[in-house]
Order: sequence, then C-alpha cells, then structure tokens
Amino acid sequence: MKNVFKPVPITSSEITSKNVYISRRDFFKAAGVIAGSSALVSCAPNIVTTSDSAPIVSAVTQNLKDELGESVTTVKDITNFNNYYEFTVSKEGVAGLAEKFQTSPWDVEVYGLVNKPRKFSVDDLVKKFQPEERIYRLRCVEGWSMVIPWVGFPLAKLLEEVEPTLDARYVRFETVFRPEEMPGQKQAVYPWPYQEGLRLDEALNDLTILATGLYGGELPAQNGGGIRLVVPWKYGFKSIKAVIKIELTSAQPSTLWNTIAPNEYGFYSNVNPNVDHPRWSQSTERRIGEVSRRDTLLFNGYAEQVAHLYEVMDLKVNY
Ligand SMILES: Nc1nc2c(c(=O)[nH]1)N[C@H]1C(S)=C(S)[C@@H](COP(=O)(O)O)O[C@H]1N2
Ligand SMILES: [Mo]
Repeated sequence: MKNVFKPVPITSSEITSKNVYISRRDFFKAAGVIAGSSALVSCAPNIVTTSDSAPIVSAVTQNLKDELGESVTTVKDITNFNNYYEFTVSKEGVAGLAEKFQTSPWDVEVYGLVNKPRKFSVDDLVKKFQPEERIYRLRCVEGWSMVIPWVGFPLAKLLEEVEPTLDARYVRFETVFRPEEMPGQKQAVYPWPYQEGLRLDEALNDLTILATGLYGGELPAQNGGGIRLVVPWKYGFKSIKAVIKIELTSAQPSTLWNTIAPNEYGFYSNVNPNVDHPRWSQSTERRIGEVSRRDTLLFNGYAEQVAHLYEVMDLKVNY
C-alpha cells in the first residue's frame, strides 16, 4: 500500500552527520509550520537525536507530547487506522481506497446567515491564517483514542471573515459528495453527504480548528484532506472530514449519526465517561499503540477550556 503521507521537507544540508541534534522548534520552522502560538503546545524545545538510518519524521516526532504529557500516536497508525465511511467501514481499508482521492485544489464555501458569504480555497486559507501545530487527543465513540499532531487554524478566524449575522446560532458542515471517488457513497445505507453541526459558541471556541495537515505535512486524504474539522472535546464523529460547505443557520442542523440513531448519538456528543452509550460503557478507552485500557476524561481532558459552554445544560439529557 502506498503511503500517501508526504514527509516534511528537510534539506540534506540540515542533516550533516550521523548524529545531529535539532530542536522541535527548528524542525517545524524548517517544515514551514508556525509552531508555538498555541497554549496547548509545549514551548520547551525537545532535543532529539537523529541518525542517517532513522526516518527523520518519526525520530523527531516521537518526542512530541500533548499538554498532559501523552505521546503522539505514530504516523503509521494515524494514517492507516481510520473511520471514513465514504470509502469503507473497514478502518484498515481506508488508506488504500483513498490513494487516488483528489485533495487539491480544494474549495470551501461559507454562507447562510453571514454578511459576507464567500468561497475560499484551502491554499488561500493557509496563506491567510498561518496554520499552527495543535496536538489533540481524539476519542472515538467506539472506545479507542489517539493523540494527533494536527496543523490547522481556529475556525473562529474563518467565521470572523464572513461576519455571522445576529440570527446565526449554529454552524452546519458538509462533506464532499463524489461517489466516483468514494465507493461508500454509492451505497444508500447512509444519508450522504455526511453532515455535522456545532452551536456557534462551540464553533468559536479556540480549541475548534480546521485542520490542513498533520505531523508537519499535508493532510492525507484518509484523514480528511482537503480540509477537516477537529473538535477535540467531542467524540470523533463530530470532527467531519473533507469539508466543502460551512453554513451558518438559526436552527440546530441535522447530522448524519444523529439522523440514523438519535438515541445513540446526540447532537452534542461531548466526551463523557459518566454517560454510557446505550450499547457499551464510555468510562474507559484503548489508546492505539497501548494494550490496557485507560480512563476516559470528561470533555476528553479539555474541561477547563469548554465546561463553561454547558453550565446550564444537563449533560445526561443533552448528550
Ligand atoms: N466525512 C466523514 N467524516 C468523518 C467520518 C466519516 O466516516 N466521514 N468518521 C468520523 C469518525 S467516527 C472519527 S473517529 C474520525 C476519525 O478521524 P481519523 O481517521 O482522521 O482518525 O473522523 C470522523 N469524521
Ligand atoms: Mo469515531
């Protein structure tokens, strides 16, 4: 299977001898990624040893940790264990089927209850908003998790640009519909295109990003390239991939999983170890790459940043 992950370009002049010491900061500078502006990214440079024989990406990034000190998942696992039903329901099968999927050029249309509706190309968004590194935990509703070093920018920056009107209360996201490239979309089992939604204040929270890359490189097709949403305190299915439409609405948008099984997948779907899925417990999870299970954290460990959004809500009712 071809690895569609494009390694970060490091010039050979930067790797002079067998043992070269480079800081993570220098690494991402070389990669053209602006690092360090996120409060969640540790500012301490991680000094690592690289050698000629070891692939530089994994050598450097194996030292990356989130703000809780959790190591990032390997690029192999992140890009070869995916949920992406437009391609297949087999997690190991997505990467192969997504090999020919065109992720560039890519446009996103932002419209609805806004003063300045507009279509943006991902290239323009990258130039305009200077994506930064965000290391986030991703907790799938099925009970597994990863730690992913995304490259992205706050969705709030894009929403500011189009000026939501006072009536706008929700944001609806829609995935591209290309059944010729996405075999799963030829089957009417699911109500394509995939749709998701957030309340406007959730969408404006600084944790909510649009990702344009991972591991300092491009965003692989299987992870949602051209561009995807990442909402780290919610179950993974809220983080919709391959987004082409973002609509500001007054009413709560319908979402794919909530439409199919409203009793199992609520609109909010905040990670919550105290609210079980009707068919399984949500109190623990398996971190990909580990054997034993670990406790699931309320709001996936981001309570400090987001708990205030739900102060007046009963999370057992509004799950
Ligand atoms: N369009 C679309 N977005 C999607 C999905 C999908 O099937 N289609 N799966 C979701 C689920 S269930 C999860 S856990 C994450 C997985 O993201 P990853 O494969 O990049 O780890 O993507 C989410 N976004
Ligand atoms: Mo998921």
